[in-house]
Formats: sequence, structure tokens, C-alpha cells
Amino acid sequence: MTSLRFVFLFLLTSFSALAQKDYKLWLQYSTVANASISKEYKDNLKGIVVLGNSETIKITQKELKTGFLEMLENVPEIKSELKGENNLIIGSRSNLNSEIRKELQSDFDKINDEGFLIKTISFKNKKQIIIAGKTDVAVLYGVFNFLRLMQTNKSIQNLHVADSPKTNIRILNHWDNLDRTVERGYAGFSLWNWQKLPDFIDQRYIDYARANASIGINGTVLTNVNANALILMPQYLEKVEALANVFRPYGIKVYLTARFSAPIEIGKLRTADPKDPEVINWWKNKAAEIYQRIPDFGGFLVKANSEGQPGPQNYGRDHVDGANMLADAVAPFKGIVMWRAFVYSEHDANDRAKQAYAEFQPYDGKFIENVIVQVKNGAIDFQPREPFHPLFGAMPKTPLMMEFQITQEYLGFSTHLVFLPKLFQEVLESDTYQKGKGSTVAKVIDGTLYQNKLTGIAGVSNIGNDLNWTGHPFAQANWYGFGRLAWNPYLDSETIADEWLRCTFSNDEHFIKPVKKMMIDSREAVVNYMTPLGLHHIMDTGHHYGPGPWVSDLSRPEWNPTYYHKADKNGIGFDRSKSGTNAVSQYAPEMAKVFNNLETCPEKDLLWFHHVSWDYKLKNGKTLWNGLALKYQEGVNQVAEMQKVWNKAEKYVDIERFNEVKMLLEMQQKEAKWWRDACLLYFQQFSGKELPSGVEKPTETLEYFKSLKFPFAPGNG
Ligand code: BDP
Repeated sequence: MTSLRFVFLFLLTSFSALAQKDYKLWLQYSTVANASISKEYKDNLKGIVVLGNSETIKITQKELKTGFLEMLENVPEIKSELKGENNLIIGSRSNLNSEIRKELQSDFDKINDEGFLIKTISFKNKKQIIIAGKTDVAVLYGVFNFLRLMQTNKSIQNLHVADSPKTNIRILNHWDNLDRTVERGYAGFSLWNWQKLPDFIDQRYIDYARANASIGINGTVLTNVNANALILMPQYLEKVEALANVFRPYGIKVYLTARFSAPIEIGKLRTADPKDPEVINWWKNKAAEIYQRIPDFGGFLVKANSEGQPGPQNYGRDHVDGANMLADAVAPFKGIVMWRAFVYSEHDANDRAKQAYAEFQPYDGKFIENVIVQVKNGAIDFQPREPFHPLFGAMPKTPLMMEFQITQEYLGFSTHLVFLPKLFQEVLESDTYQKGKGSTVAKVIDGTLYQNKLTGIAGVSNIGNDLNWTGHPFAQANWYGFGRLAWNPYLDSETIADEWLRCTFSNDEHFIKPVKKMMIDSREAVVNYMTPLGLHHIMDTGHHYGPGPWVSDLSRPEWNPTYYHKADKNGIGFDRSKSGTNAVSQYAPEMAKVFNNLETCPEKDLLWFHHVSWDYKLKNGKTLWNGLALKYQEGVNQVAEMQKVWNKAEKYVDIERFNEVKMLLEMQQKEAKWWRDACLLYFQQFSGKELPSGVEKPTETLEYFKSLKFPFAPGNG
């Protein structure tokens, strides 16, 4: 009996230890295995001097204690004033002693209010390491960065880091509904337990804030862009306030989505016309009410006149009228409005890819200064690959913020391992040529191209209440990578993968090298087995899970995959060249020219811009049909390769996460084949050609693939 109890207890503790690994994200703080690095840290850090006593500074202290204890198995003495040498000094500028402050003046000049310094200094001939910033939150960022040095086993000899975020608003967009379902969410239900708030503060809220702060995220939109006006009622605002109080010491501001018709729905007004004085007044009062509760409330995110959402156009007004009216309401409190440019209309026969630009570009310069227009990375909708959105660079007088999708709506949900920073980087590096060569999307976003003051990057969250937060252990890397790129849009995705792997799993080079390559290659793999050569939006209807290139019976033409691939006996692809819809003309002349010409159009975007004959010769000499089929096969092969890499990683990873990823990769392999077979069988009806050698025969018929239905696919409302 005793031994049984022992076994049970053992299982219980080992289960929770393992389970925690998944939960701990990239903040694992494992013991530093490298003995000389460990010694270096211990020798150089005999004491910790913590200056200041705000909630934020208390968090830095707690974080350092945990970090030291878990990574070095030893917490240096915590002191409230500087004594002796080899101390780690933590504090914001105003709390530093005046001599140190003076000495660091030129460093402080290099950083902004959220930036931090990590520096080895010699003060009165004594060596110290200092982590400082102009604000306490900046110090917290510095501490997390310092702990990351430890996690990734970096030497701390002669540190001299001065790092500031390049964008102001680094924000997650939660598409979370008040009933806790998450639109396009594949990691369980919403974290926000509205029923138990405000009295019950789930530890997860704190852990969420901590994880975000560790990567520099400073804002969160709690609610779905398809908004519910109830969130603006006192009964809910009280709950929002409770969350804001939890997030504040971590430097995270809370934002809400504003349903444009709220004045009618909860305000009992007859209209929501943005020019109506009563409506204007209603929003002003609502803003004042919110700010009374939450003085640092960030502002509103708005989806208006898009996919059936109400908006100013319902009253014969335009996006500028709507955005400016709301922005006026929050302006006295320093709030902002993020107005989305994701618009397209079933009444517009125009190519959907052209509609957002056509509608928004003429508004350039018309929004007031606390409005920022939020633009998706591509002109359609978060596809595995899209050319950059033509609005980037095309509105010099309007701040534009990036909207990336971290949740994998069109990329295999939380089943497929796809490292998204690679995709994000591709977009950020794209040259818009709008102000000559070198006018990259990153420069539009960080405001350096047109000197915008308000800048930002939003990511549609992939977080839910699954134990591991994101459904797939590797989807944690997409949250992490999003945060890192929001901080610095010029970071390389390989650097991000490297950091994340070391912080999440292991510093062992035998593990890092192959697994990092697997992550980097995973993005092209998904493009290959889903939508190679510029194909897009051929996912099955509604839920977007799995292939559905045959779907053609939906009421709105641009909801049908056939609208996007336009396969026929002559060829495949959407002609957006000058002889087609002329979407190319929305780009700067240099890019328009490149995209317009079949010869110069990058092959990765070929079928996005051109309808190409099945016999067209690709750069590798293969016909389009053969090339397309081989790309699908390549995607499948790449997943097989990922499986091989992962199987060899077993000895470096805890068994629980190892098995999770292994099972998920098996599913991904099956689904990659499903994509290949379903798409090739379908397109073959038009090409009338045999599969080239090297492409495996499909295992099922087209009818079988068409018959698959997923009535309860997650994330679909
Ligand atoms: C699409 C999603 C839909 C969102 C919409 C949006 O399918 O659920 O509401 O975008 O961004 O990607 O507004």
C-alpha cells in the first residue's frame, strides 16, 4: 500500500513538473549546464541592488530571484543600497544615484521611454552591472532581456546593450467572444473568464502578462473585432478594469473593440450616425466613463462596414467620419483608435484584392492624429503567402499599423508546425518602392519612412486556455516571434528561432541546429503543400480547414475558392496584371512593373498575379502543371523531413512535449498528403495531364475528398 502511494505521489509530482514545462512557455529558466558560464554569472553577481519600490520593480525583483534560483541555484544577496562590487543594479533613471545617472547620460540619450540599458560599469573603481531605463517598465524589459542572456548561456563580460522598441503599440488582438469562444481560435476557450471576473483573478492573467512583458508586448485588445456592444456596459467594464489592474505593472494597456452601433444597442439612441450630436456625445460620455475606471485605457479597435459589421456607411458617412468621431472621444485621455482597413464588399464587382486600397488610399491625410489605420499584411486574408498589401507606403500622411495573424486560420490550425516569423519577416522586408528603393514595409511600420509619430504592430492572438496556451508547443514560438518582431521589425527570424529554442528547450547545439532549420523551412513547406506558386484562398469553406478548391456555390463570389484560382482548361491563376484586373497598378511603378510581367514576376507569386497556361515553362524548365504537382509533393516531403528531425530530438526534450510534437507532426504529414491529393486531383480535371514522375499517386478519389465535412471545426462561431 505504502509503495503504491509512493508511486502515485511520484507520478503526480512528475506529471505536474512536466505539465508545467508546456505551460512555462519560453520562460523555462533551466539550470545553466555550461559550467564556465554558470561560474561567470556567479562570480560577477554577488548582490542585487534593487532601487525603487513600485509594483513593477517588485516584479523585476521576483523575476530575478526565480531566474537565479532556477538557473544558477543560488540567489545573490538582495540589497537596497549599493555596497561592495560585483552587484547587479536595477532601477529607473530617477532612482539611480546622481553620479551613476550622470555617467550613463549619453546611454540614456540613446533610448526612448521603453528602452533599456544593460551595462558593465566601473563605479568608484568597482565593477558593477546595471540594468536601467527611463521608466520602471523599461527596467522590467531590461531584466527579462538579461535573464534571456542567462537562459541562452551568453557571456556577460563587458555588457553594453542599449535597446529600444521601434514601434509604440505592440499589441495582441484577441478575437475572443463574451461567451468565451474564440473566433479562429484553436487553443481552447478564451482566457477571460467573464463570469468570475472581477472578483476572481485567475493566476493565468498574471502569467499571461508576464509572458507578454518578457517579449515587450505592451497592449492587448481583449475582445473580438466582430464586436459585441455589451462589453461597453458597466457590468463588463468593471471586469475589464480588473484585468487592466493585473496587466498594468507589466506595462500592458487594455483596449477594447467598439461596435459601431453600440449607441443604438446599449445607448437606446435611434441612430449611430457619426455626425449626429447625440451619438457624438454618447461616445464622449462612454469614453469618460471608461477612463474613470481605467485611466490608462489604450483606446478602441474598430472593424466597420466589413463583413456585415455596422459602420459609418450605414448612415451615408465614410471611414474618416467614423474613425475621427471615435478618436475625438478618446483624445482628451490620450487614447487612440485603430481603424481596420480590412474591407471588401459583395456589391463591388472589383477584384477583392483591390478593394481596401481603392477605398482607403484616397483618405490619406484625412484622419486626425490619434487614428492609426490597421492593415493586414496582404490584400486578401492571412494566406500562407501573399505579396505585401499595396497600402503600405501608399499613405504617406497616415500612420499605418501592421496586422499579422498569429493564430493559424489558414495554416493548419494548431495542428501544423509552421514558424510564422519567417512569413512576417518576408512581409516586413518587402520593398514597396513608394519612396524609392529601400522603402520597406518595416520602415512604413516603424514610422521612419514618413516620420509618423504613432506606430504599431498587431497580432491576432493564438492564445487560449489550453494547458500549453497555443495548442501546438511550437505555436508558442509564433507568439514569441511576433513580440520580438513588434519590438524590432528588422530582426532575423533565424535569430528568433534560435533564442526561442534555447529558452524553451535546450542550449545543446546538436538539438538547436537541426530543429532551427526545421522551423525555418516549415513556412515554405506549408506553402508548398497548400498553396504553391501564388495560389491562395483554396481552403474549405467557413472553417478554412483542409482543401476545398472545388467550392463554388457560396452566395458571395469572393468567398468561393474558384474565384481565386480560376482554373480552366487553359490554365490557372488570377490575372491581376494590366490585362486583367490591374491590381498591379496599386503598387509603386517599380513593383507594378515587376509583378505585371510574367517573366519578372517572382514565381512564388505567379498565380497571384497571372493566369498561366498549364504548359507555361517555369524557370526550372518544367511545365506549370508538372512544377505545381512537384511543389505539392515537395511540401509533403518536407514534412517527412521535419518528422525525421524531430524523432532525433528525443533525447534533448522532455517526453511529454516530445510526444505532443511527434503526434502533431504525424497529423501534419497526413494532412499535407490530403492537401496534395485533393488539390492535384481537382486541378487535373482542367489540365488533363498525368502526374509527373516523383509525385505519389493519390490514395483516395476526388469524390472522397469532396465528401469530407467538418461541422464542428473549431474557431468558426
Ligand atoms: C477573416 C476571418 C474572420 C474575421 C475577419 C476579419 O475569417 O473570422 O472576422 O477575417 O479579420 O480572416 O475581420
